[in-house]
Amino acid sequence: MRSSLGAVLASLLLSSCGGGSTGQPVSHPAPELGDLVISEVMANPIDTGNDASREWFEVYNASSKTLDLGGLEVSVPSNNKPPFVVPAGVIMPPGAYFIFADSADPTVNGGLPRVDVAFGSSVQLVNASLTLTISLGSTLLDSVSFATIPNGSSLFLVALDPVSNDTLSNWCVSSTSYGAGGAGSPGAAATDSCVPAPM
Ligand SMILES: [Ca+2]
Ligand SMILES: [Ca+2]
Repeated sequence: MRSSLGAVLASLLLSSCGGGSTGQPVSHPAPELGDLVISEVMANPIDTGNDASREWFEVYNASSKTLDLGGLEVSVPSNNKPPFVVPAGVIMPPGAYFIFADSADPTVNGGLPRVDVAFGSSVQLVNASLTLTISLGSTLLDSVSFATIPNGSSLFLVALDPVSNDTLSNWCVSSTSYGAGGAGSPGAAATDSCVPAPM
């Protein structure tokens, strides 16, 4: 008798504190083709020698979903390195512009407003003939290529979808400075008028 009453009390206690949906981890879907767009690339920032620590690029969530970026692979094929893999727990709201940067340290990254993903030396944004890809498993989610990279300015995309960014005429050179790293709009929609990207 006592033990069954104890079981009832225990189940009441459980249901009143944490049973049901509260306290459960919320899971979010992984990105699918068309969800993520590489929207801005700063491969050649203003620097005092080696530009690597100030390199960054931006990814836009064009979907209406909150996405779990864990496992996303970032690669510059010409680096001849294994891809950088985004760690678990990076959750991206719809419409967000996320900053992927070499370094999360504002004293060396050129004054980025924040960093959502730090890729370190795994990814190097070369200053010419750059191809940058983001993939999940065997699915290539987006890829951009630039033969010529401006010095001290990012390239930003004017049509935010993963097909338009394959066309160079949809890319523009930033003109508004964000900090010591040069001109760009890291983490936000670009507002500069378009100076066409170099061929
Ligand atoms: Ca570079
Ligand atoms: Ca931007």
